[in-house]
Amino acid sequence: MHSKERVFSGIQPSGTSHLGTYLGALKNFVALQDDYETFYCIVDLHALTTPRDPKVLRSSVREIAAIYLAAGLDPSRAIIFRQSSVGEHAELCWLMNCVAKVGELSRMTQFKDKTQRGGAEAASVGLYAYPVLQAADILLYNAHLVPVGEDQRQHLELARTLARRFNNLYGDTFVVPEIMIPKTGARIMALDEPTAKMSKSRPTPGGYISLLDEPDEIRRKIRRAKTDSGTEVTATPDKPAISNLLGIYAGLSNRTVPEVEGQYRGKGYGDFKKDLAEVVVEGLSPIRERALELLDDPRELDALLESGAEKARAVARPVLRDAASRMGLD
Ligand code: AQP
Repeated sequence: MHSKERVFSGIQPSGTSHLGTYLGALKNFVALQDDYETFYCIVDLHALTTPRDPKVLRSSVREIAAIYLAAGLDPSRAIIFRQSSVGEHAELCWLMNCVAKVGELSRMTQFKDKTQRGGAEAASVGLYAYPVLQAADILLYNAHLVPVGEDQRQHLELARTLARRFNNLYGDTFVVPEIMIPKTGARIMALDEPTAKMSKSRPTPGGYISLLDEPDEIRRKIRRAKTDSGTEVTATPDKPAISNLLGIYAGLSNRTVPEVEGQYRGKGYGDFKKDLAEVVVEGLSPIRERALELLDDPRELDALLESGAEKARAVARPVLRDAASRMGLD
């Protein structure tokens, strides 16, 4: 029998996931679990790149596990695990650190963005080198496909470059992964600032919709979401705010942006926002309710993550051994 191709992706336990993460990544995670062998990681080593309260980090890991399941991942099909439970990630990262170049990491725009306020000198070495760990995460499973949001494109290019370079230096070892970015929802913007990405580290909670926000909270945030001048509900470059809201509507209702535009022809922003709020509430409420139920039983979540880690280790170990041996470590 032909074995299935592999998918790998992950989410950082660095706060509650938001609508951008859902539309950009998680929705695709769920869609891929039937046709691929899927590995979905909770990337806690990545979360350490900025200082965290250890207690909060532990509970965020469980929260992401609950959100994975509540969004529709099925542990009998998808392998769900915590990155730090599979030591091979950190080990392969070191090998890949010795293949990656300082010049490549210095070009990463996310590092530049994240250090804009505090300055690069004060950032952790982990934050600088984290794209190499991300490459190791993916290559360790010989993943063919990596579903992510648009903001990860540059990091994925690096993973591809490192796979190719390693293969050229040491012989064919790694699959060169393909990036999978959704047509709608690849870059959801902040509700209060449509030129900035919706992100959990935004200082203004009105800018993002958390996957655990209560329905009334969601309605309030959509009501207050920034709009553009004019009245027409259309996605045009001069209307970044409405374009973003249209993308959210389309992504959650599995329709295209032109279809949604058509529905609101001749109607104003008020009608559109009112309906959008209900679309978001309807889309996210089942996830929130199920995630909260699952969080009532943290031991069950821990057991699920441990069983996922065991399966992940079984795949990762021989790949790491092969890579290390090709480099002369045996
Ligand atoms: N706004 C977004 N639109 C579309 N996709 C997004 N993703 C994140 N934000 C958006 C995608 O979600 C996946 C998981 O992201 P993550 O939580 O691991 O890390 P991140 O990209 O750093 O998310 P944030 O919210 O921006 O976190 P902070 O503020 O901590 O840096 C990825 O596939 C990402 O592309």
